[in-house]
Amino acid sequence: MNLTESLLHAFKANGARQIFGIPGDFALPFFRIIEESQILPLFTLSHEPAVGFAADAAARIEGGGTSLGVAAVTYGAGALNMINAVAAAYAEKVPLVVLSGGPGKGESRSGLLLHHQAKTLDSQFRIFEEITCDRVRLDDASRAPADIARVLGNCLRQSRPVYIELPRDMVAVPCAEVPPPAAAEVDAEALAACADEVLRRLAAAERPVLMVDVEVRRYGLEHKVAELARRLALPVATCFMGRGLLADSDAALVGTYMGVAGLPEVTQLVENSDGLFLLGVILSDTNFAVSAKKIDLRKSIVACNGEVRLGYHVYPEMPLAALVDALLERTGEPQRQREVSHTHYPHGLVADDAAIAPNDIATAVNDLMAEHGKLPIASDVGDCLFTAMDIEHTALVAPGYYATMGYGVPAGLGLQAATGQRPLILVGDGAFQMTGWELGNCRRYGWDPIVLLFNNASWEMLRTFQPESKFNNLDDWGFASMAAGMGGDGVRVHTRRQLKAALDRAVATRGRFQLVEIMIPRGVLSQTLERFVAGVRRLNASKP
Ligand code: S1T
Ligand code: MG
Repeated sequence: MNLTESLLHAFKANGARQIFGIPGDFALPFFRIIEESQILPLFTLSHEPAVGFAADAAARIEGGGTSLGVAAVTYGAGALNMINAVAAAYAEKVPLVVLSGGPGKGESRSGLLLHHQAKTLDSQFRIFEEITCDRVRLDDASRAPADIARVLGNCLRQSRPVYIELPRDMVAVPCAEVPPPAAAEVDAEALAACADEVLRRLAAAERPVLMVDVEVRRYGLEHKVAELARRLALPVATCFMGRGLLADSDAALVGTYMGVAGLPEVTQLVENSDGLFLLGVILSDTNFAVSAKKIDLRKSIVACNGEVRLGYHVYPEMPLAALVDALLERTGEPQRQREVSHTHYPHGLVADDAAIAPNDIATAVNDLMAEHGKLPIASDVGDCLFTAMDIEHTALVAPGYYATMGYGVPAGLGLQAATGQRPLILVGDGAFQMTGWELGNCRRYGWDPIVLLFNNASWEMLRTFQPESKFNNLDDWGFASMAAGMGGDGVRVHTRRQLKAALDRAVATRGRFQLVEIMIPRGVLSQTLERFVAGVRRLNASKP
């Protein structure tokens, strides 16, 4: 077996199901082995940011704790073109492998500057240091198996990206099999003490609430956490980032906490809790900055990033999976079930000749899913993501914290490649201008997403912060008319009647992507974004 094959087998053994990539001369040798070995399917796309976003989504949607996204690129122009996507994966705790080609030993001694070289030949390795949790250059086949096992083990344990550089003169060198990564070690006594203390806190609370976030999926704990919530009779809220979690479980999901931007009943439940249990959260501003009443994290139970904080003390090295298992071992059938009011999402679109507002899109999607079954959603940043908060709970991948545009379409493609499920993609016109063209890759892979393009000819979210700026006005691109040339079907809709008809047609058409370009008057926002803007303004006004 050669080094590339050994690496591919290790990816597969640790949860990778496919590789997304764009080759270059530093990567051609190992791309050939990927294609010829067929150890993992290879999907090439058109621009490296999309490669990173697709691999990110493939890792997120699988969850399961052993899912790995793999993004293969060439040295320099390829890998550095993907920095933003890898930074997003780092920020949002996604187990993503960056596999970059690199210069061979001989050429790095040539004394000449190499094409694709930025500053030094090590620059790329150093740049990735800031957005990965481990890195290796595979320039020694005898060390390679242990190095790969270490790097992949860190990728999965920390649920963060890692960087592997494969010099082009090493790809076919004989190499031993990669051993399985070492399992995380846990101090059993500390774990027992921690689990007992968490349960004591929750039992003593009058109004305990469980809030879940992305780590619950990253470590494949959704079903266990739903069972834990049931046994402890806890109402469950998700963070903004955690939207879509537990969607297929029987957990008592009350909705998504968004502080002043969220539904008042969810905000009050969370902010008035005397036993808030934050499980797998990212303590970010998009999750907690818009709290009406500041959540005192010192009075909460915070289990994330491999540790558990209770009040003023911390249990370090406490993997989330170990904690959840220990809590389940200590809980039996619930003594009581708490009645919780579930959020009611809008249904029953009035299919008339009125103009379309974002909330109509949420209503139309809820009607569509009620009739045809749930669709997993990939959403970009913009009002489309706020609109998603009014869509029934369903699997959702979106950069809710790092908030990079350009994620939606490539993530939808990655989602369909990874799961085989037809995704619904939500994307604004500004974000579509960035990576929407990746839809041109659907035909050769048989992908057929339904794409809802929120076209307000505007960077509308920015306009809500700075309405006086004219640069937020975008031109009206005829996106729908471009679909046919890319191998899909496109339609532009202006009224709610046309929207319903377009969705019915899209869901009935398989094998070709369906682009529904929804014209929304500038300034018409989703109710969630309206609440968000009003809430942020109130909070800012109340600051001294
Ligand atoms: N560039 C990238 C890659 N990501 C970003 N988040 C931004 C810039 C800043 C930014 C937003 S929201 C937004 C920009 C430019 C406008 C989005 O426009 P569109 O996709 O049409 O959606 P909508 O019209 O619903 O706003 C965030 C706040 O940083
Ligand atoms: Mg827009």
